[in-house]
Order: sequence, then C-alpha cells, then structure tokens
Amino acid sequence: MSDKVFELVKKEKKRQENTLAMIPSENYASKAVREAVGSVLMNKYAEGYPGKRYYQGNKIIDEIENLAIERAKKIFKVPHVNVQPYSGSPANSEVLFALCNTGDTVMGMKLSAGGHLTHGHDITFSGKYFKSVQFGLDEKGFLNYKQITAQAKLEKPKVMLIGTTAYPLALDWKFFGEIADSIGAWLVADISHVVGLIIAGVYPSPFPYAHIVTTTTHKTLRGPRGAMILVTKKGVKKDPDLPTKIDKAVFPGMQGGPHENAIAGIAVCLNEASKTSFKAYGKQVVKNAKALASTLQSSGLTLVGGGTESHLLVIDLRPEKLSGNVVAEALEIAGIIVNKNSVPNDHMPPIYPSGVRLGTPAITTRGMKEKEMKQIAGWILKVIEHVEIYKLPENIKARGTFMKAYKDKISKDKFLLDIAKEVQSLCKKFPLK
Ligand code: DSN
Repeated sequence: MSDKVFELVKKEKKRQENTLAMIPSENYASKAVREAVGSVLMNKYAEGYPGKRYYQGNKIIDEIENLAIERAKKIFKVPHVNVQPYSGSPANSEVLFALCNTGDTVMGMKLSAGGHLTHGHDITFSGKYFKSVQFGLDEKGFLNYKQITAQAKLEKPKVMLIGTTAYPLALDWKFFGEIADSIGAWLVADISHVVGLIIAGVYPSPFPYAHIVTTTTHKTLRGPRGAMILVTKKGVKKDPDLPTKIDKAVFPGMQGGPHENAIAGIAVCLNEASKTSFKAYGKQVVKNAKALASTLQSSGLTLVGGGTESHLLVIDLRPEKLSGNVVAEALEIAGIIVNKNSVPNDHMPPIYPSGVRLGTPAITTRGMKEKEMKQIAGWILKVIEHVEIYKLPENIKARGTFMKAYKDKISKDKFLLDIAKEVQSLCKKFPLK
C-alpha cells in the first residue's frame, strides 16, 4: 500500500490517538464496524429491497440488510425500519419527500438554537421547497413550550421535524407528540445526536409519541456513517401505508444503490448497542458531560441552558467578549478538538459565532470518566484565560486577516503546546481500540 493516501491515513490515526475528540457528533467506531465497512460488500449493487432487487447476486446482501433491519426493530421496538439512507440529511429529506408536497408547511427548531440544517433552515432544500416555520430559544437558552404551541396552532405545519444538534437539555417529546396530534401534524423525531443515550435510558425516548424517527448511526450509536428511518407503531396506526411511502421515498425517490457495506456496519453496531456494556457507556457519557459542565461553571463560565442533560454543552463566550473561532483554534493547538458554535440569539454570524460546542461521546468510548473530565475542564479554562486578550475585530473585513495572524501566532505558543503534551499523556492512558 504505497499510495500517499495511506501515509495520510496513518497521520490521521495518530492525530485521533493523540488528541481529545470533543465534537459531540463524533465517536470511534469499533474494529468490527470498520471491518464491515471496509469489506467486499462495497463491490455490490443492490437497488431495491431484500427479496425485491433489480440486480442478481444479492442473496447474501439480502441476509445482511435483513439482519440490520431486524436488529433495529428489536432495539427500538418498531414495526418498520429502512437502513438505506446514506446519512442524516438524506434521511430527513426522504421523510419530507414521503410526507409533503412542495410548499407544505414544515416546523422545526432554528439551527442557531441548536436544531439542524434539514429541519427547515432557509438555505437548504427543507427551507426552500417547503414553507418553513422555525422556533428558537429564550435569552437563557430554554425552549418556550407555550410559544411553540401558539406558533404550531397558528401555522398548522404538516410535519414537525424536531431534533437537536447543539441544544444541551432534554426535549419534552410528550409535548411535541400532543401538539402534533392536536393539529393533525406528523411528528418526526430526529434523534441522531442522542440515540445512544436513548438506548441507555438516560435521555427521553420519542418512540411512544413520534410517527417517524430518524437517526444517524455514527454519533452516540458508534456505528458507520449512515442513517435509519424508523416508523413507529403510532405512525403505522395513523397511516398503514407509511412504511411503503418511506421505502419508496428512499429508493427510487431520492437514492440509488444502497451502501451495503455501511448497512453491514449498522448491523454490527446495533449488535454492540444491544449489550449491557453499551447501556453503561451511554450512562457514563451523560455523567461525564455533567462533570465537565459543573467544573466549567464553577469557574465562572456561562453554559447555554445552564448546563447539560445530555452528551453536549455549549459555552457562551459573550461574557468573556471572546469569539468561538478564537477559542476553538486555541483548543486545537492544545490538543482539544471542539467546534465553534452559535449561541441563542447570537449577535454574530455563524461563521464567527460566540460559542463553542463540546461533547463527551468519543472520550467516554476511550474509557475516560469524571476524574479525567475535571482535568480536561481545567485545560479548557486555562486555554480560554490564555487567549482572552485576542478580540475579534468589529470590522467585518478585518476579521480574516486577524484570524490568519492569530492562527499563525498560536501555532507556536508554548503555553498551548505544553498543554498539548499533557493531553497526549492522558490520551496514551486511554488508547483507541
Ligand atoms: N454535523 C452534525 C453535527 O455536528 O451535529 C449534524 O449533522
């Protein structure tokens, strides 16, 4: 394997080993999952569904896809599952394609409040081809359920596509189910971020209240890049044809040949997620997030929503008058990988937001616990204090030049590089598998 790509893969492996992956949507898939995804299954075309393919030679592929479906049905106790979506955004687009006509009203949480692009953001298909109605958070970072009720009753969306990517608190699925029922809307729950926590029983489950649930498989589920669309008992009761509508929307509606190697990886990760050890993992993810949050807060940092009830937290850097870009770049030099993120009612644009988002799924997979969270929080606090002098210019045009010079400067910053060495020592104690 002399291709330059493999040198780069080795480098990336090292980077993953020596740094703390704290982007809440990332995780480490097991060797078994990686083997399935990298297997010969990628050689096969299989348009259609098990038993109804458009190509020959799919007997074994059918067994694999059926295994993934059966495992998902068992874990989530649902009557119908489609495991073919290429990822989360296609899964959500397929659901909207199945349920709506162009111009129908779709309701979701604003991206800036912690929702997702595909939940009706104006620059995406979900905001362009449908009438998008969006709700946000109050100043303190909480959902205002009373306001959402009034908005839903007024706008009468056909679909409520609800889920979070940067909202640290638990959602009240019962509320969303009741409001959807009261206006005859479909409730689609996007649980991509929290699926592993739901399996572990440490985050509320939408399954009794939603008609459809979508999830990616590579976040807290620790599987391959992919997604599933799950039709609940409530969904089938509302429309017995819903499973067929979903399957048709996935193929041929939006996709061609399914990635059977990824589907095999999904089957493997679902088997792993059915074990008792996975429940312990999910519980520890939340314990770790809470430990991280309380240490950061007790040192005076402001967290969106006042803390966390999940796997993630968002630090609001407005009190420090700091940009998320400045902090995220410095943390990277220190070996702590997070992402810049908008905070509720951010006065800054998404490219220069006022917060950073961090999460515990990946570092918990490594085996880290509360003790390590305190140590990591200590490093984060030191880094933030260290870069407090670097203020993003008010002048929009000056920002690019400022960030370039800043990145150059901190890449040689001894204080940050020393932390990176300490981070590396911690990482060595928790090797990747
Ligand atoms: N990109 C994912 C995340 O980071 O939350 C959402 O699609």
